[in-house]
Amino acid sequence: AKSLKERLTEIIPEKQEEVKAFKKDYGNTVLGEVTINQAYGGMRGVKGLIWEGSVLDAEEGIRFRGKTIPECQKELPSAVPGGEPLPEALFWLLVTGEVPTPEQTKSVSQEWAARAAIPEFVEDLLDRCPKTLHPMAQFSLAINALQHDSHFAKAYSNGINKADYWGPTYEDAMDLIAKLPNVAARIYRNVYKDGKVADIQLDKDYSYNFSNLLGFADNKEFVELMRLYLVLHSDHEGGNASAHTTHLIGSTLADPYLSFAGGLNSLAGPLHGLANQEVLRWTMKMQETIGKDASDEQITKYLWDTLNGGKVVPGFGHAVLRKTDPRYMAQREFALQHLPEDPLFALVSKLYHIIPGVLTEHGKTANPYPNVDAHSGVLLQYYGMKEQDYYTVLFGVSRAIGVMSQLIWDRSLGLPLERPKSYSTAHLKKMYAKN
Ligand code: AMX
Repeated sequence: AKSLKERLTEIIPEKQEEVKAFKKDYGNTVLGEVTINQAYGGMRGVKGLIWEGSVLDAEEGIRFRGKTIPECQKELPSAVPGGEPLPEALFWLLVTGEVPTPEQTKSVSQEWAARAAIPEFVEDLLDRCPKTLHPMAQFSLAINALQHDSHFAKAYSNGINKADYWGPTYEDAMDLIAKLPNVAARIYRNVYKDGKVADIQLDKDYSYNFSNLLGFADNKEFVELMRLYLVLHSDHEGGNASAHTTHLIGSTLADPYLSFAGGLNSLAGPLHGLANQEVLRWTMKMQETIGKDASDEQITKYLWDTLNGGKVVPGFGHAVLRKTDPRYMAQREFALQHLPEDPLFALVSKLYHIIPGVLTEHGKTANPYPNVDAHSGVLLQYYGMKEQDYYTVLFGVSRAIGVMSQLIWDRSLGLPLERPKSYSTAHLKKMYAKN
C-alpha cells in the first residue's frame, strides 16, 4: 500500500494540470462584485480565496471534500467498530480527496506517533511560562519555537526550486501535527496538574495518545470524544480567521510553524475559537446568578441583560452559517448517546430552545442558531476536563489538521503572495461620492 506522501506525489501533477486547464478556460470569469458595505463589513461574502479541503454551505454547513459530517462518521475508518472517525483518516481525506483504508489510516497514526517528540528547549520554554499566561499564548509561543527545525525554512535558505516547495511543506505539516499532543498536553499538565507528561505510545492512534498525555485515556468514552472533537474542529473552509491567517502568512513563504502560530493567535480571539471557553463561563455565571433551577423566564431575562449590556451571547451566530451548525448537532448526538441525564447538558439543551427566539427578537444577529462552540464545553466538563481556559487549545490542535492540509496544496499549486486591495475612506469618496 502507498504511503500518504507517495499517493500525494501521484496526485499533485494531475491536480496542477487540472487547475491550469481550468484557469485557461475560466480564468476571466467573474466570481462576484464587492460593495462598499462589504469593504467596511469584514469582507463578508466576498469571494476571493481557494480552499481545497472543505466548502461551507450557509444552510447545510461544512462538507469535507464533498462529504457531510454524518457521511464522514459513516465512511472514515474508526478505532472502535462503529465508533467515531479517526482524525488521521480525515487528514488523509482532506489532503488527497480520498477515503483512506484502515491500513492507510494506521500508517498516518504510526507516522504521527514516530514524529511526536519535541526539542528539550521547547519543553523548557513551556516549563518556564507562568501558570497565569493564557494557554493559547503558551501554545503559540511553542509553535513559533518549533520553527527551529523547519524543513521548509532550511530548504528555502539552501535555495530550493519553487517546483519542489511542497515536499518540505509536507514534512513540516506532518511534524507539526505530530508534535501538538506533546505541546498541548505539556501546557495542560503544567498549568493545571503536576507537570508530568506521559510518553507517546508508538502503536496507538493520535487521539488516544493525546488523551493519555492529558491524563484522560483511562476513560474510553473521552478518547472517542477526542476523536470526534479533533475531526469536527479541523476545517471550515478558507475565510475563517484562523484558516485565513495561516494561509496568508504561508503565502509569504514563512514556514508552516510560523504560519500556524499566526492562525492560533486568530483562534484565540473571543469572536472565534475562544468562544468555547466563553460559552461555559457565560453559562456558569448564569447558573450562579439565577440558580440551577431557573425558569425559562429567568433565563430569557438573563439573556436580555447580556444583550442590553452590549455583549454577545457566546456560541451563537455565525459569519456564514444561517442554520444550526452540524458540528453542534454532532456533539449533541454524542451527548444524547453518552450523557443524556447530565444536568449541564439539560441546561445547554434548554438554551438551544430559548436563545434563537431571543436573538431573533433582538433583531440584529443574522444567524440566531448555535455554532460549534456552544456544545464542546459541556462534554469536556462531563468527563472531568473542567479548565475552561484550556478549551481553545483543543480547538487549535484540531484546526492544524485542516490548515496544514491546505498549506500543502498552497505550495503544490504555487499560490502566490496574498495581497488584496484596500482604500481609504477619503479615496473611496473621491471615487464614488456625488458631492
Ligand atoms: N449575540 C449578540 N449579538 C450578536 C451575536 C450574538 N451571538 N451574533 C451576532 N450578533 C450581532 C453582532 O455583534 C452585530 O452587531 P452590530 O451590528 O452591533 O455590530 C450584528 O449582530 C450582526 O452580526 P452578524 O452579521 O450576525 O454576525 P457577524 O458575521 O458579524 O459575526 C460572529 C459572526 C460569530 C462573530 C457573531 O455571531 C458572534 O459574535 N457570536 C458570538 C461569538 C461566537 O460564538 N463566536 C464563535 C463563532 C464560531 C467560531 O469561529 N468558532
